[in-house]
Amino acid sequence: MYRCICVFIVVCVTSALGNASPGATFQRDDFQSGTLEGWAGGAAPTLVADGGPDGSGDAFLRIISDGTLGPGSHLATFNEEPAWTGDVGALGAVAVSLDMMSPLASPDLEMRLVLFAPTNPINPSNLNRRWTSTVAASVPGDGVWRRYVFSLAEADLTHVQGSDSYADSIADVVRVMFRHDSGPPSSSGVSIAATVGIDNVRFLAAPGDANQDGHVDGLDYLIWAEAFGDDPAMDPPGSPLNGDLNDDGAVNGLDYLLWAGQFNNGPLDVSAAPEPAAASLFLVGICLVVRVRRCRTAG
Ligand SMILES: [Ca+2]
Ligand SMILES: [Ca+2]
Ligand SMILES: [Ca+2]
Repeated sequence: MYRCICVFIVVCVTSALGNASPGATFQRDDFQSGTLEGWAGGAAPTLVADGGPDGSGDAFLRIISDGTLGPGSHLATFNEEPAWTGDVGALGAVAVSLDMMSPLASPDLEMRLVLFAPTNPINPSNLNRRWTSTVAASVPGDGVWRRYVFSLAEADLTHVQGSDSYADSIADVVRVMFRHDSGPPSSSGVSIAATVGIDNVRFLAAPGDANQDGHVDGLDYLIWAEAFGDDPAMDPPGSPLNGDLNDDGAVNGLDYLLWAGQFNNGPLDVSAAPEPAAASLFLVGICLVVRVRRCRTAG
């Protein structure tokens, strides 16, 4: 059976080279490699081979705090690896996503994302620029895995230490942390005796940004059009890289509507206004009529 999809669209190609992203990447830490993937801290980070969100064989990271004083008193884990640090702003991510589970024997938790940046280049170990989630994510002690999303937007973060701007801090992240911090957002969190499981940690691209370059444009449309009708589970690399922009397991018109609603609204679309001096980096004002015709043989 032949199936042909003919789609016409006017695509304004705003950027083909604007996705430089030194440092941070969109890699997903799923702990299937058998390592801690750089997640560290005093709360005894341990790799557990089974019992992640997908059950048997799904490894995850477990941390345990003792609620006393000193190392191990706070329920926290952090990562300073290149994939999690550097110019996070240039990556074009809008949030950090992860799965968390607090066991039945553990108290309810109030988890926050914390971003650290050094005070100055002369003393990079002095992590006195700190931003944390203004609203904590409630993780009940019920043994159930849930997906949590922590926004990276300045409006959703509280500057809990230091005086540098958000823009300077997000461009120079040296540590990403998840931490229990009940009450108002603080620079150091609060002590608690608790346990939490963590899995599938990753930066999230903007809605509609299929190729994860920080822009929502015609290139993302082309990815959707190419994958239209596919089953994302059978067509790696998976959502939304293959066009399943709303991550519902199907590549269909709903994904197109999401893309259309977010068009030109990526995090780097706002700040990527081209300058004459940078004309070589952008194909500005070139409007192309792109026809995507796809014919397949099935069966
Ligand atoms: Ca896993
Ligand atoms: Ca894009
Ligand atoms: Ca979809």
